[in-house]
Formats: sequence, structure tokens, C-alpha cells
Amino acid sequence: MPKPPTGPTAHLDTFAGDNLPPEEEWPELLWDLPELDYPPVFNVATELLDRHVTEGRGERPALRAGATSWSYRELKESADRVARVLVEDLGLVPGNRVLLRGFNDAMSVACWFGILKAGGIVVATMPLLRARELAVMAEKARTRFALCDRRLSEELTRAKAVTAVLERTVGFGPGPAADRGELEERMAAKTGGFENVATAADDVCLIAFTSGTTGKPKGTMHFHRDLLASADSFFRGTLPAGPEDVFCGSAPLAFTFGLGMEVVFPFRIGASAVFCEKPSPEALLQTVEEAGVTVLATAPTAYRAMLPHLERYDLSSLRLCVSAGETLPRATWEAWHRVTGLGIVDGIGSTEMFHIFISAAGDDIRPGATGRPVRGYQAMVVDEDFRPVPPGEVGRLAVRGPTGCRYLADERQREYVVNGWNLTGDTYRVDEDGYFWFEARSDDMILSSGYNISAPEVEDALLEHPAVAECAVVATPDEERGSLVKAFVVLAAGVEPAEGRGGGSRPDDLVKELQAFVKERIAPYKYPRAIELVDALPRTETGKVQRFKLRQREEERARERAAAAPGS
Ligand code: 3UK
Repeated sequence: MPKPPTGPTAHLDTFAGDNLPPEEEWPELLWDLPELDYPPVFNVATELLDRHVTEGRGERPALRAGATSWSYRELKESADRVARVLVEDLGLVPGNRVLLRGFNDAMSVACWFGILKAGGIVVATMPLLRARELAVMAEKARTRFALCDRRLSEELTRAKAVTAVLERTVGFGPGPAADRGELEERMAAKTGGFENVATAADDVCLIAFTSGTTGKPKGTMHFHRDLLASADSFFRGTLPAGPEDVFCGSAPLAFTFGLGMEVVFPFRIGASAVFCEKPSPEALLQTVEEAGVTVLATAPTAYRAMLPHLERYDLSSLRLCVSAGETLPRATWEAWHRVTGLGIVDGIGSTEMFHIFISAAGDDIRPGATGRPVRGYQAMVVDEDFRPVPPGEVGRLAVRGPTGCRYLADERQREYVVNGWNLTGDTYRVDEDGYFWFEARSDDMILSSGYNISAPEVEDALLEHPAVAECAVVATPDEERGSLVKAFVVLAAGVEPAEGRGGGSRPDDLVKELQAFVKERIAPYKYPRAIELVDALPRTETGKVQRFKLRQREEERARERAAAAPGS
């Protein structure tokens, strides 16, 4: 397999390179596609941004956010000024990490490009993160500098009290007074233009922390070439999009799903992006209507939450809908398709792989399946001994392609990468036609009375019931069966527990009805023996259900029951 070419590093601060895993622990890279023929030295900001200006597309729209509309030229000018502030005022040298804290808006994107232009490494953080989490990331990635939206400065200030690494924060965006942020002041004082640092194709440009449903966050390191590789393999190989397209998504830019769909991919092809600062389901629909969005990317639960509102918006501009982050339930796919006529493109990606590696679009979609390996990637399902399992059997998902996992100084590298393949922690099966079907996160498989039950499969069946808005299924400890299948259910707006179709008067009746409903759809042994109605499910900021929290709660309750039991 040809190796990607690379040149001499531009990093004077060699921290990132020094903390890459040893090369024998890297996944094998597949680098045989002609479109991955990048030069050994380039800066990804030049490819995604400057190139459009130098090739005469500077007046094309790049992004819209609230009242701000920037052309490619305007975005480049802002990013150039950010780069100058970093280098001339703060003394940033190539290879320095910069913590970036902002909403999805124009200034965040200018900062993102400014850091890359200066040869820095972006460490983007989700808006909802707390001081403790920020401090962990700052320490792990040794971010001396931070660029921070002033509306998000509180937790960062608190983080600075517990870690000494954060030496200098520059604020931007609207503040308490009508003044400009320090960054905007400094930018205004600069002349335009900046010569992008000539980074090597494999200089690190991004440290993305995993959103982590469990455990300590892991920093995944991505090179300049990785961002282009994902755009040129998955994106261009799967989604038919062009310069006239208008992209919109709900994921924060600190989540690589959002970064890809809202910045890297649209800018790779000279298209434009629209940002929605508070992307509630209705705000997203409103944005689609107002901005003429053609490509929408969000999480499965957001598609589901948009369903009741679809009739009130003109969505005729919409052409492509992309879902990732969690499995897309078939019920959601069908309902969305019924109303909009559009088949949602599901795709599984991960922070480690940068973006999506199994997907299907257009006529290739099989509702309920994730799809097939995207252009440039290979995938297989293996057993505990790493032997591929036959079609129809479940096992562990293993993938490889032009991108792959490289953790920042983390022993868990050897768990994610085995035999040169990336093990995502998901249980999958593959059918005779090579389609990959998601079963569960491997830790969301439930073993009850000797049966293996996939939590998402039970959820999928429950979601078909009109009274169910959201649900999560976990194992709850049970003396007899080892564990029981338990469902936590959020009822649809306006449904009272007593209003189940059974016409009963107590929540119990609805519970019984839901149980019977599931038994009609999937093998009866999988039905949830316990159902608890709740107001909301615990979720990560990237929208993933934290089943482990529900599991822990159930384990605690079981312990309490045991302690209270007579004779204990
Ligand atoms: C799960 C899915 C079923 C799966 C991500 C697209 O989600 C992303 O990255 P994370 O690191 O999580 C990775 C894990 O999430 N998952 C993601 N997509 C799907 N499960 N069907 C799906 N379509 O467990 C995976 O291992 O937060 C997604 C692009 C970039 C990303 N970072």
C-alpha cells in the first residue's frame, strides 16, 4: 500500500509530534485513491479557504450566521487578521495548541482558520463544557493560548484557576458592554494578508477530544491531510453536492461531525454554510426555510424532534439530509421520508476516524442499515479472536481507510487499534450484499437469560409507537435472569400516561400496551420487562444517550433493594 507523501515539519513546538503513538501502534492507512494525491507540504487552510479567493471565487458566499454574511474573501481577511494577532501579538509559533471556545458562528470559523494559517493546532471545546473538563483538555493538549467567545468565558476563567497551562486568553464576540472583544480590537489594528505557514501534510492541525459517553476524554490527533482525505473520500464519494449548495447542521464545530458537515466539506467544494446559534428543532427548520438550505446534517433525535413541526415550514430547498452520531431508527427514517420525500443518509463516523466511514445515499439506502464502507475505506465484522464472522452473524466492527486513530499520549490506543484496524467499540452484522447493520455499542448489548439483546433494536420497536417521543433501553440487574431489559420512555407531547390506545386509566395500562406492541414487532424475549416513564434522557453534548448513566442508576437501585431486603 503506498504511503502518503510528507515533507519536513513546520512545527517549532514539537509537542504534538512527540506525543503521537509509536508508529507500530497506528492503524494501517489505505492511500490508493488517485484523489488523495496531495503535495508533501501544504496548509489545509489554503486548500479550504485561500484557494477559492486566489482562483477568483472570492465574492462567492462562504458563510451566514445571524446578521453576518461573509464571502470567501471576507472570511479570509478575518482569518488572516486572527493569524496575525496570534503570531505578532501573542508570539504563537507553529505547533502551539490553541484552545478555541465559541458558538457555531462567523468569528469561531475565522479563529479556526486563523489558528491553522499560523501553523497552530486547534483544540476546540464544546460550549456546554465545564471548568473541570476544560482544565483536563488544556492540560492534556498543553494549550497556552485560548481564543474564547466572551459569552462562554466564565467556565474558562474557572478552569484557569485550577491549571497553570492556560497563560493567555483573548476574548471575542459580544460582551457585557457594547464594546468589541479584545480579538476584534487587535484584528482591526492589523493590515490584511497573511502568508500561511507551510506545514507538512502530516503535521497535526487538530486535537479533537472524544465526546465520551464514558471515561476520561481522549484527544484524537488529525493531520492537515486527514481533513482533505475525509472530504475527498467519504464526502465526495457519497454526497452529490456542488458549489451552489447551502449546508446547515446542528452539531458544535468542536464535534468533528459538525466540523466536517459545516466547514470542511462545504469549503472543500466552494459551497456555503449557514450557522444556527441555538439549533433547536424549530430553529433548524426556520433556518432551512429562510436560508434555502440544501444539505442538512443533524442527529437522529433531532430528525425525530422535527417531525411534528414539518408541516409549518417550506422545506422545498432541501435535497440531502445526513444523520450521524447514533443509529438512525428505521421508524424515524420512514416518518421523515413520508413527509419530506427525502431518504435520510445515515453514516457512522467517529472522532478517531475524523468522520464517516460507512454510509449510503440515494437509491443505495436500505432503511435501517448504516450502509456500506464509503469510498477509500474497508470494514469487516470480527469475533473475539479477530476472525471475520460470516454474513448475518454479529461481531465487532473493524475499519481502516485514509484516516485513523492516533490518540494523544493515551494507552487506549492499543484498544482502539488492533492488527492495523480501528475497532470502534460497536457491534455490527453484515448481510449478503455487504450492508452493515448496527446492533449496539458493544457495552449496550444486554445479556438476559442467556439471550443477547441489542438495546437499540428494542428502542427502534418502541419508537414506532406514537406515544413514544424518545426512549433508551438498558440492562437492569435481576437475580433470576442476570439482567432484565428495561426501557426509559419519554412520552410524546400531549400524551398522558392514561391515554394509551388501550384506553385504560393508569400508567400501567400504557406500559402494558407498549410491551405488547414491542412483542408484536420483534422476538418476544426481547420485550422490555420494565418500563419507566421519564421526562428526559441523559445525553452528551453531541446528542448521544448516556445509557451508562441509566445502567449505573439501575445498579445502585438494585444494591439499595438488596440492602433493604429482610435478612440482609
Ligand atoms: C456511534 C453511530 C450507529 C458509534 C461522529 C460522524 O459520532 C461521532 O463520533 P463520536 O466519537 O462517536 C463515535 C461512536 O458513535 N455512532 C456514530 N454514528 C453512528 N452508531 N449509527 C451511526 N450512524 O458508536 C461510534 O463508534 O462522538 C459521527 C462523523 C464524525 C463523528 N465524530
